[in-house]
Amino acid sequence: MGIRNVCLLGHGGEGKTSLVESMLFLTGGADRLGKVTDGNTVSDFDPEEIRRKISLAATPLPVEFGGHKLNVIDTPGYFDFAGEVLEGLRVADTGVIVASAKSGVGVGAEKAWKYCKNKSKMIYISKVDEENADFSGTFAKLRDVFGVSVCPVVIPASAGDKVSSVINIVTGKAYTVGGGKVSEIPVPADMEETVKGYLATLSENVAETDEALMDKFFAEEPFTAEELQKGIRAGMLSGSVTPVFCGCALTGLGTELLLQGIADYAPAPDETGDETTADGKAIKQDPAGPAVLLVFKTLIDQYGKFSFFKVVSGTVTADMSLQNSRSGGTEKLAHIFVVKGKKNTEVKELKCGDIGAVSKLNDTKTGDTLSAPGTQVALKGIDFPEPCYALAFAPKSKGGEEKIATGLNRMAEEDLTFTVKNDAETRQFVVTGQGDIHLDVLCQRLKSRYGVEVETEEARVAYREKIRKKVTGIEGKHKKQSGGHGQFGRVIMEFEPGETEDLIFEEKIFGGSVPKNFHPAVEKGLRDSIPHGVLAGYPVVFLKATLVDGSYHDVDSSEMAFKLAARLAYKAGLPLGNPVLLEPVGALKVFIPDSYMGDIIGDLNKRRGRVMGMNPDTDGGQIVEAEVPMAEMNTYAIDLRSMTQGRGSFSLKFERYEETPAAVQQKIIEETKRIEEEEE
Ligand SMILES: Nc1nc2c(ncn2[C@@H]2O[C@H](COP(=O)(O)OP(=O)(O)O)[C@@H](O)[C@H]2O)c(=O)[nH]1
Ligand SMILES: [Mg+2]
Repeated sequence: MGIRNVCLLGHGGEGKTSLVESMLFLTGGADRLGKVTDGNTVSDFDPEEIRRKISLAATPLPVEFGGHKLNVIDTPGYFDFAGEVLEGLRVADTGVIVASAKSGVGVGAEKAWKYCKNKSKMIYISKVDEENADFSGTFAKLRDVFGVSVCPVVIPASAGDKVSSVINIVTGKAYTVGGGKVSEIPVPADMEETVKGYLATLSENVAETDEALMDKFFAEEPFTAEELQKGIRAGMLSGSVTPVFCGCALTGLGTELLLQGIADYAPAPDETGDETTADGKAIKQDPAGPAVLLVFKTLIDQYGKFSFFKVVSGTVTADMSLQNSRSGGTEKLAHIFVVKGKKNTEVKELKCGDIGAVSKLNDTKTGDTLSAPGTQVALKGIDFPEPCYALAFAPKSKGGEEKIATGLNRMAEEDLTFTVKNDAETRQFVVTGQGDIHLDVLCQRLKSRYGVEVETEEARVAYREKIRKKVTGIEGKHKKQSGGHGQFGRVIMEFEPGETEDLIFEEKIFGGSVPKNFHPAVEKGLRDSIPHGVLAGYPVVFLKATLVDGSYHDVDSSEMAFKLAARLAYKAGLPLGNPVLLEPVGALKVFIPDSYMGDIIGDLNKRRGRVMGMNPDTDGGQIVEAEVPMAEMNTYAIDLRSMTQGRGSFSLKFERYEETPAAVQQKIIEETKRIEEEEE
């Protein structure tokens, strides 16, 4: 039995989930053909997937075909869930890019192609049945965009105005499908010329894979089906051939030829060379070697935690104890499973190259390697996209904070593409993920799984305040001396811009007007004050304070009195020091194709950004570097996506604080007041 690990990827809605459903149904792996629109497919079984009618997770599904085990990994097309695609691709040897005959080659296909850079690739043109489907146009476009490795293997044929059969260019045979059964039919007479044309294209690609074939090609001798097959197989492995298949997932037309193609042409796991370790070393995918597995996905359901893994070396058996190279701990694999959607089948062992899952591991995360004790293997993990879109989460009703935190912590085991931060300064619980849909899914799951309803709002910006002018002779006097034990403390202060972000406190007291033992109290009074600036209540930075004079009372002076005196001086002095609001400014890098340059720069100007440079990227695009106020970047993840149809990406890192322009400052002060009143 051969194993093939393939990952379906491409734009959302192109038909990946329907395709794998059709594969399962056709091979007897599902007893009915589910539909995405009916919410009953094997792959999209999660309640949130059913509700939204889109895939949200990488779902490996075993398809048994012709004595082979094809592990087909369905992935989400929506960009917010790119992390799932990377999980699936990490353990797949072949990427099957799904692009529909209707919408042609969109950004989803482009991205998929990039993701599969160093992998064997196949393309499946879906929805050939649709009214305005254009197979030949889509094929030509694919070859145009992705280059000449793209070559035809299965094409559609019509009877009347309906696509009713598919033709395998390699064998020259045509097939139709009815009631889930595939039958061979004669090639329609009007298709013969078309087939010839496509065969010529395919032969050219195949000729490139072998010298003997090249000679034959130049002698204008036709290739046998076996030669074509051998050539496609070799070309897929080397990358010179990207065979194109097609079909209709709703009827199953073309599905069998795709399965046959995967079995015949896609490389087996041990044919793709060595696996790489985290530190760049090669390790053999050796069936006879010590057991090594890579955890590429974690799923938590009502039965507990499942860690999905690929066996990279040796055989993994139930009851085995393996060592986690990250934690050093030992994990017992009590039960191992083959998982098909929500159905688990317990198995005794999984062989090298195969994919399965293990339940209830103690301390193993996605990306970890488990291996036979003493072998200490750490495979390369998964490079997840950085979180880039933040919202504050708050419970709709009081007391839900803890539930939100626990729920998100639990979900973070499944999903490594979001982070959470309880921001004491802005008093918000901030969740940063991949986009609005991603965060919305998290909210929905908090409700359905953890019973807490969430309200989201914009993440607030942590502003700062500072003074720009030196002020002298500022008095702060605390005096309460009416009857009994009084309180007295008086200071004269100078405030000026300081060199360091943290407060600098000095004293220049002559003649003991404020005794030494009270100086720390004066400093303490100032330190207690600076978290609340005088403009809008934001922390004050770059402040230097000097105690120059004051007076005290033998009996009534106390540390408390001097603390309060310092605070009064602070309150009196800072408004006179020409205070200004500082805002965080980030260093931004935007990665875009050339054609979007004008829009991106124009947009950055609107966001008060300063463009620092533009440089060509290694993969043909451009990198725009800019400095932008963080306050203007809240929705950038979404805006950039819509400006570039999802082709652009960015990174943003806090750089420093800068003075805000007066008009902006006024708005912030008003907005802060509004929030404070609301919270009271
Ligand atoms: N006409 C037609 N519709 C299809 C085909 N494959 C999928 N669809 C429909 O396209 C929509 C998206 O399909 P889905 O499998 O969820 O796409 P995915 O996002 O790539 O997984 C659904 O409404 C499907 O019923 C096909 O071959 N022909
Ligand atoms: Mg899907």
